[in-house]
Amino acid sequence: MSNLKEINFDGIIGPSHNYAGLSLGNIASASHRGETSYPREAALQGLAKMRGNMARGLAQGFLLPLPRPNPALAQALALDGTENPALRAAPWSASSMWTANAATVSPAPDTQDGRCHLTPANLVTMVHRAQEWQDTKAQLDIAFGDAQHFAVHDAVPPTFGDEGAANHMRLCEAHGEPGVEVFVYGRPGGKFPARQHEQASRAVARKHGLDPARTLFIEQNPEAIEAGAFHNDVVAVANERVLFTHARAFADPAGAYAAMREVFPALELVEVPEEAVSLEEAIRTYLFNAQLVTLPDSTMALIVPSECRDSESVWNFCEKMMAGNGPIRQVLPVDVRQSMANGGGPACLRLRVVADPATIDPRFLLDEAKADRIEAVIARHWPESITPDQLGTDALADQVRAARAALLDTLEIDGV
Ligand code: SUG
Repeated sequence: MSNLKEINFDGIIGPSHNYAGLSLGNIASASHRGETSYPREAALQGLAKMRGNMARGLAQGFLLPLPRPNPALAQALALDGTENPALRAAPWSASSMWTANAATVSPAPDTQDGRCHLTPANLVTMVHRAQEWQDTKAQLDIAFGDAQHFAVHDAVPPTFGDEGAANHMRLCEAHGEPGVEVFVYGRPGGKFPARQHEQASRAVARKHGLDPARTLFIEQNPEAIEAGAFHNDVVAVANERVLFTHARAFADPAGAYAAMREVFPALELVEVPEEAVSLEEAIRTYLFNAQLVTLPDSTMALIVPSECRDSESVWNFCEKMMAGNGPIRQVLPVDVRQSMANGGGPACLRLRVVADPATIDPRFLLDEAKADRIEAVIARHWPESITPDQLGTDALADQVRAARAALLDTLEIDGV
């Protein structure tokens, strides 16, 4: 167990990255609908974030863009050019870049059979995301194909919506130690969809063989969903002993903290009050959609979107926090603006897996040399820009397919 470490698997941002405004309840997605996207810049921003984390001494992996446009979805929707343009965009979505929604991961120390369990998220609430899981699973089956150390499940069946690790947190003394897993679900009925269903979370916990005494199910604050926190990771993030959360993240915050403390007394709570940063500003800047990481020197850093530095209230809070003596010692802004404009911050772009890197297919692990090769493929093949009227055209389809093929080729990965 001693080689267990946290590895962040970022989604390489795909060549069809576009702004179609497909996600109801995701304010950034809705407000950038119809704009020109810049896939090459987007993918380079994502890769720069990965390189930054490697330079900080963190282990880095990646997942590949899924095959787009997806002919099966186009056919299933009988797309013939007469449909609503929003529907036309669905088979082109590059939304698998947000790998926090790829799966829920329970590391080996938490599970009954001592293997790391992964369940791909069914993402049934949104049509452009519901097409992801089988292709995501194909990658997980390869990357985590070592059946002695991993179990990759099928997704939870509909209609119970599951959005994966974005609604899942883990509290532990250290990543390789047994943890308490916290599932956060939304109650339906508000003006925006509650994408994570309680029964989906409970099914995932049972599949993974989690100890019921060390597993919590907590309701998200309906006000947070209404304000645009379509996933809990927009308003809270945990790492080891620390929970960094907005005061309005949970339906019953005091009850939620008490439940966590009961099973995990070492909890260090960093709660941001409404007076310091409003819920709206937290959602606009994605302060909590941050990577809260433990650096090699054992201190914690918060990797936030650069939008946080541009916000007076958010940056004031961050500066005070760094000057104090809490557990989060550094706040490091990164530029992922292309992804942010679709509602995806640094935390959305990564899936955390605690495992021994030696048990993972090395083709999915990143080092500088491989990052150079990936960067060269992106620079050469990713479209510079995409306007909405290009979606559905053969010319763009050819370019997007060729770009992905070139990436798979350089990484020597097939069967995905
Ligand atoms: O599911 N955006 C994604 C953003 C996912 C963010 N992930 C986490 N919070 N973990 C979503 O809403 C936008 C697609 C579009 O509008 O074209 C989109 O799917």
